Amino acid sequence: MSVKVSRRHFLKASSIAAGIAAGAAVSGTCPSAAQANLLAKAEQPYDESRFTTCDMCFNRCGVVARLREGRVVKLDPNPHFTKSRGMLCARGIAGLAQVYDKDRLTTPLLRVGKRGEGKWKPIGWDEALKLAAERFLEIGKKHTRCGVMFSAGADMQTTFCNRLAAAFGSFNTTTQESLCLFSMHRAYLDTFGEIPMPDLKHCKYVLMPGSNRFESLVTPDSTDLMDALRTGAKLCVVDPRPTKTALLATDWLCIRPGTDISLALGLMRVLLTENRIDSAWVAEHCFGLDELRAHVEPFTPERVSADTGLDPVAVVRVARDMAAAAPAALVYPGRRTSDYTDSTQMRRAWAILNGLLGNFDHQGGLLVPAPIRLKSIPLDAPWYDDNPEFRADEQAIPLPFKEEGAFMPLRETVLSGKPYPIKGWLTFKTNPLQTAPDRARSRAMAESMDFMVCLDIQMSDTAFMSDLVLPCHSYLERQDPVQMLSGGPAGSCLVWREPVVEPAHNTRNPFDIFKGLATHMGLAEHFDFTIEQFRTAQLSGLPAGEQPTALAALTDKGVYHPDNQTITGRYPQAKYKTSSGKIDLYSQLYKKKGLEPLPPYTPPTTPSNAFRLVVGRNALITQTSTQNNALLCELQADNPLVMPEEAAAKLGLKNGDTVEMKTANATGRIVIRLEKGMEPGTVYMHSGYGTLSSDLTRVSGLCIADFLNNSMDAISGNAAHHETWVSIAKV
Ligand SMILES: Nc1nc2c(c(=O)[nH]1)N[C@H]1C(S)=C(S)[C@@H](COP(=O)(O)OP(=O)(O)OC[C@H]3O[C@@H](n4cnc5c(=O)[nH]c(N)nc54)[C@H](O)[C@@H]3O)O[C@H]1N2
Ligand SMILES: Nc1nc2c(c(=O)[nH]1)N[C@H]1C(S)=C(S)[C@@H](COP(=O)(O)OP(=O)(O)OC[C@H]3O[C@@H](n4cnc5c(=O)[nH]c(N)nc54)[C@H](O)[C@@H]3O)O[C@H]1N2
Ligand code: SF4
Ligand SMILES: [Mo]
Repeated sequence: MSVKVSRRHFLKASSIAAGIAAGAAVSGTCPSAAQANLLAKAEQPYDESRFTTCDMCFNRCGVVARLREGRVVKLDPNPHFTKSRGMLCARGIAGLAQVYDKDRLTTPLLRVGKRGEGKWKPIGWDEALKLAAERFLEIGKKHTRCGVMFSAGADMQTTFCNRLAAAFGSFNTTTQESLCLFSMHRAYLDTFGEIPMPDLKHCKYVLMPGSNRFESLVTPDSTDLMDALRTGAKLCVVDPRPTKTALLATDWLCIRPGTDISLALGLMRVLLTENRIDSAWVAEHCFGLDELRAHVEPFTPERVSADTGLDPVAVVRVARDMAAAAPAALVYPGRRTSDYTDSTQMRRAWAILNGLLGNFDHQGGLLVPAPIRLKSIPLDAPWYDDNPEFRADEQAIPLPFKEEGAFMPLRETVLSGKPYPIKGWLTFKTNPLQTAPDRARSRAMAESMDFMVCLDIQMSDTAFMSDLVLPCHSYLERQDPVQMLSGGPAGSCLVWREPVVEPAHNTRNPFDIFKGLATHMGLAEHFDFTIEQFRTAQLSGLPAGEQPTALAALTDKGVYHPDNQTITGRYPQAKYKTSSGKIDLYSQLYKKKGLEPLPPYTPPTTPSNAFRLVVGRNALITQTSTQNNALLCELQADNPLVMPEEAAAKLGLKNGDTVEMKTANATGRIVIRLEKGMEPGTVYMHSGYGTLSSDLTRVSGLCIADFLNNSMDAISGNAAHHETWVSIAKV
């Protein structure tokens, strides 16, 4: 993994130095002392370069870490990494500030004060792991093993957290996905039987509802979309806010929030009434066209305009433009789709439009590339006779996912004790105390726990509410198993992590923590391997001849990208894993479950003098992870309430005024920032900020999680982040 500075790299550094010197000569000045210093350093900028994988968000872009005297001094993109095409974003570069941060957790901490009071006692690792194991076993005895819940975030070791849960005997696992994209996954599985990848690189017309790809970076989509725009593709963004993506698009439909289903049905009506679909393809691949035709009939452009606030002419234009570009036209499926109580139906409406465009499995459309097959070390999980028969959230929602639970209904379980008590909670790299709507409810959930353990690198709010805080190695210090990453039209790749620097403080690799817990729980046999052995097992899923190539590429380039991957043409028989065996425009499954088989449009009931509070992204922030990052805080120190300019003027408000914002859950004073062109009934705040934790010393302001209502998608149980109305008064 270690790459000594190559001659090529040295030459490049020297030519940069020469460039600086040439610049100085052209401007006719001598290099200043600072420049001379820079020149001297540029000649020998780093002792060593090492490959790793970024962890500043879930994208896992390839990184080259530059070291001087054993410390990381710079992070650069790995040019071999196909998924992000040689890009490292601002947050990726600022990963540098994470490892040496003064606010990092340094040693295991046991709560000594009241829960959430912030009083801790440092304890040794053995004592900590033994205590956690004993307390969880006690809870298991008293309330069954399902009485301990395991929540993990997006991490290369989430698999080990789930393994511990399975060996321990709890079905109650969650990840951040039920606060994120369950509704999209549900909708696409129930329509196509697959969760497809959009081929933005070759697409000629992209309709992007409720996504912000030039601020909310998703690789390769963000870079592919930029490339596609450069080569003439059209992008139509549907968003109530003038996001950077909306402002760079060919067309921006500034929609009234919560009305997308009407727009989707209206666009389909234009395609069907003007006969702009490939009828032969749709007849062969799709189920329920007649029912769909009848369902969309009322959604004339004028009706859609009345529902959404959009120009009826634009509705017709967009439908025609899409049809002209089909099948290289798509509706972007979206990622954070946790918006409304009908988000699965909304995403299904968009998925059905994709079905009509005939783009599935076509270049420039929705792809289902063949995955790289990895294996695992099999787990022979013990069976516990007294366990309940089902996961605690399963009966609360009509279509739960088999593999993992939904956080919102599980929170209700913990609070009500029904269908059975959950009294223990382990969290790993996730911070639901700040990322789940209605923080008072999450706090009550934490307060009702008999024992709570948190694995983090900093004192997050979830750590702050725990009994035991276990400090982890950060990504630059970690060894990690292999992970497959989907790269859309470029195909998938494999990455892993080797430590770049020596671990700081008394921290541990999460794998060693899970293994230690398992050992103290009497479950050591289920973690009887090292990360190296786990990786060998993973790579044994590849054809024998390919394994050495993969190993060499991971070692020498930090990434393995197999040649000749099958990207399109995987559905030649038109056989789909759905209730009809075709693309389910009409869903028999939904009908059977008592759900609407075609997405119904329900107009929002807007209270008077209220704004809808929506969430979203900023290119300099990753949810709550980076809120205390020293470099990023300098660039985005505050969290104002963003308001539409005209609506503010009507209330006599100007930029920088302080207002009182009030929702059903909370009231608070906040500074406003005015935005031109924003939908007049919408307001926005960043996520993060306003921590309960007093150990994150750079964080201030209000936290949106306090203001958002307890609300979830009725089908998938995904948190519904946009079901909150806020009233605003001048202070
Ligand atoms: N910089 C940065 N990049 C990130 C992340 C990050 O934290 N920071 N997080 C990553 C993660 S985990 C995810 S899931 C993705 C999320 O990326 P996206 O899926 O793009 O999600 P958001 O950025 O939240 O954008 C949602 C948009 O929907 C708009 N919206 C609100 N209501 C409606 C509505 O009713 N209709 C329509 N059409 N639009 C509406 C909002 O104004 C907002 O701009 O980003 C990823 N990339
Ligand atoms: N208000 C609001 N809420 C949201 C969203 C929003 O846009 N606005 N977005 C939603 C979406 S799309 C998502 S995906 C979820 C994400 O929700 P979460 O999974 O809660 O994600 P983060 O807020 O990034 O929290 C990650 C935690 O991991 C910790 N961490 C970082 N690196 C490491 C590490 O190396 N090891 C360990 N052990 N811990 C580490 C961080 O300190 C932080 O406490 O939030 C959802 N909730
Ligand atoms: S998008 Fe940025 S933060 Fe996320 S993995 Fe890539 S470089 Fe890191
Ligand atoms: Mo997400």
